[in-house]
This record gives sequence, C-alpha cells and structure tokens, in this order.
Amino acid sequence: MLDKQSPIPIYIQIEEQLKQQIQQGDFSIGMAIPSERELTERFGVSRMTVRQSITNLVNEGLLYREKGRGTFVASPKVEQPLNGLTSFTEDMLARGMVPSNKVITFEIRDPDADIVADLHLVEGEKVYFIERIRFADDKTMAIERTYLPVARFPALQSDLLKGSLYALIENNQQLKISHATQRMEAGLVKKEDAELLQISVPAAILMIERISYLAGDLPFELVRSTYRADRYKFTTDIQR
Ligand code: 16G
Repeated sequence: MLDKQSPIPIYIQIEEQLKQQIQQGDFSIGMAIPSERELTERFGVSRMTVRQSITNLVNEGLLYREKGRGTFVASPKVEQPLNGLTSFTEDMLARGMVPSNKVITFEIRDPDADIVADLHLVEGEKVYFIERIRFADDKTMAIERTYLPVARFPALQSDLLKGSLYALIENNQQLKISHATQRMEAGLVKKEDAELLQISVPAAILMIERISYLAGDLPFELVRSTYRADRYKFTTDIQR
C-alpha cells in the first residue's frame, strides 16, 4: 500500500491513506482509529512515522486525541460564512445543531479607553462585561467576551443571556441590528481559555472582534470571540 520509491515521504502517504478512509466513512465520526501499534504493523514502518502522520491529522482537525483513551475521528468543521450579520444561535440552528451558552461572567464595569471610543460612550458611562462559553450539541465552540453600554440595555440580567442576545435585542427591545465591522486574526490559545474550551495546549484559535451597530449608526456591542480552529472554517464569497 505504501510506495517506498516515491518522492512523497512515507508519513504523508500514511496520512493520505488515513484521510481517505475517514472521507470514505471506513472510520465514522467519534470512532477510534487503530492504535499506533496496529498501524505500525499494518504499514510496516516505525512508530515515530505513524505518530507523525497522526499528529498532522490532529493538527488539521480530522482527528482528536483523548489522553489514555486513543485517537478518534473528529466531526467536520463548521463552515461559517463571514458575510452575514448573524448570531451564534442562528448559525448553529441553521446547521441543525443545538446551541447553548454558559455565562461565566456578568458584571458592570468602567470601560477602557478603546471601548469608550469603539462604542461611542460618553465620559463616566458604564458597560456590561459578559463572558460566555458557546456550545453546539454540547461541544465547546467559542468564548465570547461582550461589552454592551448599560444605558442602552438597562434591564439586562445574566439569566437572559443563556439564550440569544440578538433575539433579546430585536424581539424584546424591538431594536434593529443593522451592520457590523469585523477583524480576524489567528493565534495560539491562552492557558485559561484552553481550560474553558476544554482543549489541550498548544492549540490554534481564530479571534474575531466585532463592533455591531443599530440602525442610525449607533454602536451597541463590542465582542471579542475566540473560536476553536479545529471546529471552524470561515468562508466568504468574493467578486471581481
Ligand atoms: C455572534 C457574534 C457576536 C454576537 C453573537 C450573538 C461573531 C464574530 N460574533 O457570535 O458578535 O454577539 O453572535 O449571538 O460572529 P446570540 O444572539 O446567539 O447570543
């Protein structure tokens, strides 16, 4: 099955074969792949080579390791378009997944200068600082750190944020969410975020900062989100 004369390194050939088996469904989602020892025997290569192939597939997000249990086939990544102003709840429901949230911080704060500027706050205005872990089908997807002007949402409570913030704003407060600006960058997860996301370090993450506006160009939220890079793929439509 392996071509030892090929210029393609053996670990890549093994990686490609395992990938094909995953794509064909020989190994289904959540199923354990054969152990390193079994693969070593099957391919007639060293354990180091097999480990390299598996590590690459883990880094690509096709497999995941669980300490002491083995290596399993991961669910396909969520493909998230970047051109619609949708909420996490809407995005997950549209995929047939069940969204849920855990509010880990809900407090009123004095904002830093950058938040004052981004949210067009006046001096002395306070913000809510909300940290939520977001789940889809009970799996951790992202951490969102949201700043909202208290004056705009005077009756906000932690309990209400177990559901959708956008539904609350549009349905309960009858406000119209109009547009947003986003910035995205890659990074490595911080230790405390790795714990919240239940992933082991080192792991790649995608960070998005979104400032969203109500009709009339009024900024109402600044959100710093940390997405699991092994669970997300972002897409855009572009034209020329
Ligand atoms: C998305 C938004 C976030 C918004 C949240 C509302 C990005 C980068 N972030 O996650 O800005 O606050 O949805 O979700 O897309 P909710 O209505 O489900 O609470």
